[in-house]
Amino acid sequence: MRASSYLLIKGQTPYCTTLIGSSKFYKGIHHVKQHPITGFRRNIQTNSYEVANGSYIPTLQTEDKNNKEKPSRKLEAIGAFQKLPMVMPSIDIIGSALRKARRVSPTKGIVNAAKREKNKGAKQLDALMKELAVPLRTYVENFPKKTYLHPYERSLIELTLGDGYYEMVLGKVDALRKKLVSVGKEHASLCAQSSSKREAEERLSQGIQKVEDIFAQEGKVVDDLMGIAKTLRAMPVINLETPTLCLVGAPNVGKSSLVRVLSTGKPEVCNYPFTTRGILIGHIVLNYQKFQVTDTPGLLKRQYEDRNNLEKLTLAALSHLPTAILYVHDLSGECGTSPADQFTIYKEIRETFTEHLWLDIVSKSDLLGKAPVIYATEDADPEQLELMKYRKSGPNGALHVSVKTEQGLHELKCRVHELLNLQMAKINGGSKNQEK
Ligand SMILES: Nc1nc2c(ncn2[C@@H]2O[C@H](COP(=O)(O)OP(=O)(O)OP(=O)(O)O)[C@@H](O)[C@H]2O)c(=O)[nH]1
Ligand SMILES: [Mg+2]
Repeated sequence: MRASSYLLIKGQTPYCTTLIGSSKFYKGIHHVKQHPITGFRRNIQTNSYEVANGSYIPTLQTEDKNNKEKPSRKLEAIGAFQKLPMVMPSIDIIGSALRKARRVSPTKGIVNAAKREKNKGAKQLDALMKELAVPLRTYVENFPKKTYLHPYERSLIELTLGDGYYEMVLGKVDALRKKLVSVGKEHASLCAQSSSKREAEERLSQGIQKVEDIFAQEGKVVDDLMGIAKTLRAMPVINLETPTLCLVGAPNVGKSSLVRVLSTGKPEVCNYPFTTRGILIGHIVLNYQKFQVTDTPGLLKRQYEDRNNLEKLTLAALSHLPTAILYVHDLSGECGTSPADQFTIYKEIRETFTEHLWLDIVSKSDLLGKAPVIYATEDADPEQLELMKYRKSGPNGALHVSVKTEQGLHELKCRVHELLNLQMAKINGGSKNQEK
């Protein structure tokens, strides 16, 4: 059973020390410039994991077939990548087209040898052109326009393939199709106008050669499209109607370790930042209810423009997916981002994603010694005081947990379950409002 999948991106610049500016920097985040690192899309991998306890959850049939009058759901569906057409390798397309074209015989009943050869040549060139143009047209028509996609999938295309690459490749496939149609027609017509059998034979072989040359020069774009389809199909699919918990925090704070404890997801855990290089989806099955958990790349203290595509993926998930947030804070000094910087990032995210259900976790509690008691002096700066409190125990109400000693894990699971049930009520409330 394919229970979860993992989109990973490699080759990103992990650090930049620019300070965060505007809190509105997540707006319109799908307008992202191509990341300068070359070969980015080639470094995407996927993994999948089994459901831990193997419970079978029947899929709810939400569609009401008897009531076609109901307005359609405003929630745009995710899953377009799974419906992409299968793209054949360019070498197979040309090989198959040539074989089929060569099998085309002249129209029956033509007695004159020259006329028969002219007829055969024109028909074969026409068949070759169609055998090449039809699959290319099918691809161009069936790869969705980015504007019709769910904004999350749009962001995935931009952040994983590079801005504009998807449209560029589709544009080139269409241009190739048009060229093949025009050249194929031209040579079929030339062949039909031949004045002798020999000339018809020559024009046929010239026409075939010309088409083959064009395809040899420009057919690589079909392989590029095949690569795009493969990459996009392997992206983790998120069900928007299933409550989802999204783990967020600075790099190396212990997000993936918690995902491993909470769900079927088995992301890599390492003691360096940006181990997680994409969006991972795992599942939690509790009391026959299925929930999704997404692990995300860590966020550093910097402006949106300076973030790498990994961080932008995290923000795209938060911006476009209806998730509850499990925000992870590491106050042990182990993760590489100071508590003061984590506090700045936290406030920024908290202020930006005000609509999300939220739970704060202080991780690695086994490494936290007894923090000194903080005494507030009368002239203390409130911001300094807030930071001192944060350094000591994290945001108000944060749950302290340790994956190593299992401290707080039972309570964490209970709180996560409560949060996901609230998320479920929120999703159901939202969909009822849309149906009204
Ligand atoms: N002592 C201790 N170490 C922990 C705990 N949880 C995680 N770690 C360690 O912290 C390091 C980072 O853990 P990850 O789970 O990979 O952290 P992450 O936030 O997913 O990291 P990125 O994917 O790089 O952002 C690893 O070496 C873990 O073993 C804990 O509760 N106690
Ligand atoms: Mg991780």
